[in-house]
Amino acid sequence: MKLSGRLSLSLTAIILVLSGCKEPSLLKADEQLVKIGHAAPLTGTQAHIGKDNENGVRLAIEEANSAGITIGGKKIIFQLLSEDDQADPKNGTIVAHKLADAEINGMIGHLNSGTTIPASRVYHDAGIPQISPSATNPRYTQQGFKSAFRTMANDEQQGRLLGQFATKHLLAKRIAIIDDRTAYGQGLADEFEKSVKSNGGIIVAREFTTDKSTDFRAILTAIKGNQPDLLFFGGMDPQGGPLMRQVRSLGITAQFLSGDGLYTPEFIKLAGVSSEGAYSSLPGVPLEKMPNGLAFRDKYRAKYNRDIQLYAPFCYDAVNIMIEAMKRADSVKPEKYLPELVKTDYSGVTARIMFDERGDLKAGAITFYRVRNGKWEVAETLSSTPLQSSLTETQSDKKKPE
Ligand code: ABU
Repeated sequence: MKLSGRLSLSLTAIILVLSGCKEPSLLKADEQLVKIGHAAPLTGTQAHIGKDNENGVRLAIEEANSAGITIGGKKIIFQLLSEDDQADPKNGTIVAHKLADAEINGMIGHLNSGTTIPASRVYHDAGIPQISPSATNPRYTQQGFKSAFRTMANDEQQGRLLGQFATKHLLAKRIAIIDDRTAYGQGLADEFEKSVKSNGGIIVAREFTTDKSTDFRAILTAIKGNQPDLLFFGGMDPQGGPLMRQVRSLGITAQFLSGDGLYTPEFIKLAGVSSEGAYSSLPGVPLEKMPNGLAFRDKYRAKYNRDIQLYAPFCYDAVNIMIEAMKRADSVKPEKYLPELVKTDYSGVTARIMFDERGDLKAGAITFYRVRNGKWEVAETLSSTPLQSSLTETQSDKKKPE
């Protein structure tokens, strides 16, 4: 038993060293281990997005380790502790307790609103700062937790602009909505519906499915009878892809619009040629418009031999924001660097990031993309503040091309 115990301990040490981190007992006197937690679905139908998040976090951590950062007089060795929450709210809480017990210094995640919201109480109670790179349901930052931040515009902002985009840009009047009943999908669909109505659109159908479903023909057949000119989906690509296929195979010619959960290469793969002309939004400006966006894309490609799936840039920014706050505080202790995190003003890969009093982005753009020739391309970028005037300007610009 003793031998196998020793063997497993040294194996752990080897794994940590090989992954660029040192097991605590191998640290020199002038080195300090800083644990960065991460959680996302790493298995299941959203694993491609979860691994993309993990890749973004790992890239930032490895760069920080290569840079040789000194905080509080010690050379910092950052260690990634990544957990699979399976996009399941219950697992999200279990994973959060596990990471809190491991005494992480900060948390990046979770990916889904449905896991991020319940897990945020665990991190808050343990005094651990948390930055979600992708959870967009407004409730996450409306619970009064000083520990909660995000690097992406929330769904009040996104839903409002989606509604304006549908009615004012795509000129849709009769709109049908489907959501997946998750915190994200339903929340975004609710915000979209409010915005459509306030912009003069008519909701002709509101249906729902689940985040496990792949056959949508019954609800689509009902929707077809209402003759919508636009169909909105609140959900992620594992459902969005098959849904889009079935929309077209049932002969529904309505325009198709969704939120950030569909802006992936995987959606195009799943939907095939049916994806042509589909629209989705994604908070932030296009990567190519950001000063370091293309450099990040190239680094990511070189390291992982694949393209960014979706939220990796937001994860990369989240880690760097956390490290910058530690540097300014000259401390890796959560209670010491949290006040610096609040004061963040950071020009990242995705945006210039500043937080409001709730931990949401102070301002941000939302970009709309459209599938053309099997690729997502930029259709329009709108500022989320002030909402109405930004769209009005865009429309009036269109009417007066001079
Ligand atoms: N922002 C969409 C995907 C993550 C979420 O559930 O909010």
